[in-house]
Amino acid sequence: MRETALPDSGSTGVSRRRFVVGAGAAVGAAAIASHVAAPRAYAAPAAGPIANGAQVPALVIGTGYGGSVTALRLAQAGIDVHMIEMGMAWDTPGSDGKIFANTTTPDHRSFWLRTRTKQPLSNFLGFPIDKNIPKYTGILDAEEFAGIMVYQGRGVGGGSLVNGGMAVTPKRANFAGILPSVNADEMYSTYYPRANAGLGVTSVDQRWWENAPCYQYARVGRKHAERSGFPFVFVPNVYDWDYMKAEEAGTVPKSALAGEVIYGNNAGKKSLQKTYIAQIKATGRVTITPLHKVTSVAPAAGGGYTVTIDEINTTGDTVATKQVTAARVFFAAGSVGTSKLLVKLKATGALPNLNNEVGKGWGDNGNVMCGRANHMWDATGKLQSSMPTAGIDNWDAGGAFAEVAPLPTGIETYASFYLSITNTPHRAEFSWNAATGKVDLSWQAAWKQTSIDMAKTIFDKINRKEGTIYRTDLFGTYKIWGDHLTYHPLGGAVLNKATDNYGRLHGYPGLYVMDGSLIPGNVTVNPFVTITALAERNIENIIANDL
Ligand code: FAE
Repeated sequence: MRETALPDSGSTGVSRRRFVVGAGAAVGAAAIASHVAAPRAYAAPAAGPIANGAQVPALVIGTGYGGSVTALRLAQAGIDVHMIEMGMAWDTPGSDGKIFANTTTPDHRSFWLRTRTKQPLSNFLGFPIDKNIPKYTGILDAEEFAGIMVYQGRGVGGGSLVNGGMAVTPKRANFAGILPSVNADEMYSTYYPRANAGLGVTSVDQRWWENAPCYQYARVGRKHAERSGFPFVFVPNVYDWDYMKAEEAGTVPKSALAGEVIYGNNAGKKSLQKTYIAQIKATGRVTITPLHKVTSVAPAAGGGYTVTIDEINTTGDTVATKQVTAARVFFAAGSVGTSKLLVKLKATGALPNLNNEVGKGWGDNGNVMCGRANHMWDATGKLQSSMPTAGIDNWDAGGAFAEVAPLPTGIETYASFYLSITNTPHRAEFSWNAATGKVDLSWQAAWKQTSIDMAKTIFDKINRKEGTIYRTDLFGTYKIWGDHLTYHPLGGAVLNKATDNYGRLHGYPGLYVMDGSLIPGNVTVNPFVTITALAERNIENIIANDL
């Protein structure tokens, strides 16, 4: 692969072309500054990547769900915002004319700084399917900790670039167990609806779904669930269903029906780029700087915080180090990114007054995967939409909610595939390892057995009823369970423990946590709607009281 031909949407790309500075920005800036930092004359930010030495009123680390909500609401309140993103802008097609690679043919764009793919399903028909690729700042990070591989999106849009779009609001009855200090009435009357509207969440047209060839796999999943007495529930998604129908009709380029998902969707999916970030751009008050990684935040001598940022190239090398001063810093680097930063900054003396809750309460949302081998008369279809539409709900009885997931291989596999979210009690802790200069995670691989046992309450029963068996060829040779990974990292800076009840970090006025690290390890369903709704709730309180 020729590196020179690759899209490099780095610091000279999107920001310079796309972002403008709104008039009157200094009003909001001055208002912020008077509370936290010594009053500064914030220069209106120039279009383009953040400059060394810049003084900014609000800096957001990360451009996923928490970061995008934060930046939009601050900008709408009249405040200039700088968003710093370690991944790429993902706005420029590669030599194949597409921005994102296909699920079945991963290339340099697919993985974050790896020389070999690390596909969640490592095998097919027993054969390993990983392959060598050029090292590149690709879209999916398979981040390895002892005992668990944590998959995360990298780029402007964070996890919204790579996820399955399943947009699930937890059952009201379960909410008190998820975030006990949060007023559930407010969440369900105000912030969940606001999040769902902002994300463009809609439900599939069930009449179309009943006959669509691309959802044959889901109909087989329903039949098997219901014959074993499990509720089969439709869940909303952020995919544009009219676009999917047009894909089926052959009138538009295929995306979900071409199996695109974990390495990005070239059309159809309403990632954050099409929702919150499009609104952010329309405010004219936000600068997004991709390929920049925050490495430190520490109190600045004159007030506010000094933020140290490495500018990287597309092979991950640091090409410049910048220091900027921000009156307020919003950590929205995702559960792992925010936790790693805070744990390091506390241990190394940059933010020593962070409390001892920092790094704690991390969980995997109980994720575990498996496949079932169906009979020949239960073909699941060689055309499978990459966007899941439904799940099997055995949460109350067995502690598992299983997403009926696609296996978009392009061939008939006679397999049903599932990602289960389980009610596991296990929580790990991040800690600073001075010897390696890295942050460790105390996750134990054996803990996944609890999740497997909960998932088996569904699939053992279905297998018995259908006379079928588990697939043993997807995660190795003769290995049933995908129990080495999570797609749903949560916790590490838990709300009302590491922070106050709205994400303000204890000990440091002007520092906030806004992402999935606020949620203690499990959200009973897929997480991004709750991350978005909680960020909406928290930023409203912060704008009203702190600014
Ligand atoms: P996130 O979206 O991860 O954003 C954090 C951002 O910060 C990223 O863009 C990072 O690159 C960036 N960053 C990190 N460290 C730094 C740093 N030091 N400096 C600058 N930038 C930094 O966080 N959830 C669902 O609800 N439904 C689904 O269907 C679903 N499917 C998924 C499928 C896959 C393959 C994966 C990986 C995840 C899936 N998820 C799904 C999970 C969901 O995407 C995830 O919970 C959210 O993206 C987390 O949102 P945050 O705002 O916490």
